[in-house]
Amino acid sequence: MLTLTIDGQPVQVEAGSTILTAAQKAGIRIPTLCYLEELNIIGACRLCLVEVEGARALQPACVAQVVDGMVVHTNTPAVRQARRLNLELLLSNHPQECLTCPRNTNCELQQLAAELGVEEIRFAGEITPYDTDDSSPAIIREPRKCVLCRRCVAVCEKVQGVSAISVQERGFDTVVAPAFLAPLGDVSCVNCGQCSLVCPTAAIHERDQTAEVWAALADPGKHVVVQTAPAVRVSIGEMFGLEPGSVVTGKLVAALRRLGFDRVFDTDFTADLTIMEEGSELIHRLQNEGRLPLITSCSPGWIKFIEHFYPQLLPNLSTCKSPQQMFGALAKTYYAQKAGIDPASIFVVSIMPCTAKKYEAQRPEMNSSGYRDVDVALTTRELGKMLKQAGIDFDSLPEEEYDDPLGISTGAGVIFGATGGVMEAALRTAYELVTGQSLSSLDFEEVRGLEGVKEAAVSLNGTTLKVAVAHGLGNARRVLDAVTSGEKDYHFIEIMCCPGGCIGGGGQPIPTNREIRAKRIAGIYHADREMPLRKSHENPAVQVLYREFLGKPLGHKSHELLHTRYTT
Ligand code: HC1
Repeated sequence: MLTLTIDGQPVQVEAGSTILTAAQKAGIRIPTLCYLEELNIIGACRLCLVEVEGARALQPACVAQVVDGMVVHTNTPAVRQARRLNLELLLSNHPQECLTCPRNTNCELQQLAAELGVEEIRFAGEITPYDTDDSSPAIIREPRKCVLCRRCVAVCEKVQGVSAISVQERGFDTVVAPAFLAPLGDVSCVNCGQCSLVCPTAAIHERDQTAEVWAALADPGKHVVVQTAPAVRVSIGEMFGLEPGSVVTGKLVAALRRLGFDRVFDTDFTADLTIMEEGSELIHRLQNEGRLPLITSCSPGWIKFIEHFYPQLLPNLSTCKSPQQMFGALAKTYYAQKAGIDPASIFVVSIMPCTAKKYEAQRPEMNSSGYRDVDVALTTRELGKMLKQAGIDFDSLPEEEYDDPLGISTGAGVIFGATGGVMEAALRTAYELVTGQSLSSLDFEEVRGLEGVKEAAVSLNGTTLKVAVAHGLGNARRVLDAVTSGEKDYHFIEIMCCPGGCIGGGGQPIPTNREIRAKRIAGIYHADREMPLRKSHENPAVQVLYREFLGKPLGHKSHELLHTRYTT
């Protein structure tokens, strides 16, 4: 162990620690902007400067390593002045548009300006020449607001293994963009939005579609239905000051009714349905020497990733549409018929933790109902904005129930929102359907948690089913490479695009970090335990749907409405 003194306080840390981590251990706050734990430690922004006795110049705390006996001062006049000057230089070419910026009140640059006492813009420099890139259906880039911290580049490369963006050009022309300054919509960006979660400003954010939803809600000719993704119920509360992981399902339903939606339904219903279809697909492939491993297909960023980077494995993908898209197709067919409503007048809105769901909703093949299956996918953040615009006091809302039939679900549908959840839901159903026996415990602990790749083996009537779970596309690469090389042979793989699964989706409240992801996951399993039914095949509304409309899993109608194809 090493001992140093920070602001007169002795601190002990392990060798190799930085001054920043030592200060954090001692509860001393040092401001940072470019720093991103474990991913982006480049000392570029110079806002974490500290004074080290004996050193010739101020040191960046995020990269400077602790030396035994070091004496550090984090709050001297020289430190305060240097940090403020560096921030003022960053602000000198930053557009002064805080009042109208999507990150207003939740911008790290704005918060730092307040914290460091910057009360005037002393240096008004030239603004970067690059225009806003709105070529992607999901992600908007505003280079003018970029502070070149490179966090987005680090996440895209090191976590997702995509590298759709990197640092281009030099000097004042430096910009974070796709190679050759190509539009984002034309490159291999998978729309996961992990960049938007770590961007300290609004240089990268989701496409705001709230105006389209307000317009639909105000249109008397439209019957507007909404579906809520599993992960939103454990995160939307954060937009209103609640603890991450607070389960606010009933308040979410009430809030959506207050906004004026005609019906409030649940994506968990079609998550249960997905298990019926995908579980049947797995059993069919196992019994008929079909292509294995079967790989889950509900995460649209993952789908775009495999289409770009592993097209040879597309036959391994389940042909199931995602629950979001199954919902849209059923809302404009089954529900329309049942409710006696012209499907042309039905407008389907999704509330998703995900930016890639916007991209998925507009994929050309997603119209098997005869109409666009899902009209608009909003992120959790966009919903939070709408609720604030409507003046809804979220925390004081009563708990309300979803509408039926598309609002009825089980705990298996809820756990889709956490990494390992689709696999666990599938195992609960596959085990009982194949063996005819009841599971003594529904909790498949081996597939839970934040480990990047998880494995399990489950005995089904004497056959051992080998499964794997990966979340984050860098981890997906590890699994796919192991399968391709023959090192691993699984029967079934769950892949979710975002770290932690959908609870860590790119459309979730900011901040989203490892600790917050863990709390949201705990919320998901809590919600599962509280559900009266926890297995998809026991969902009574799904059973009625098959009896009245679909016939059977993998039947003709299912194929028409609930399954899809992929693009190379
Ligand atoms: Fe997901 Fe899914 S779990 S993809 O993570 O399969 O976004 O929450 O809605 O469609 O159900 C997201 C979450 C979500 C779908 C489901």
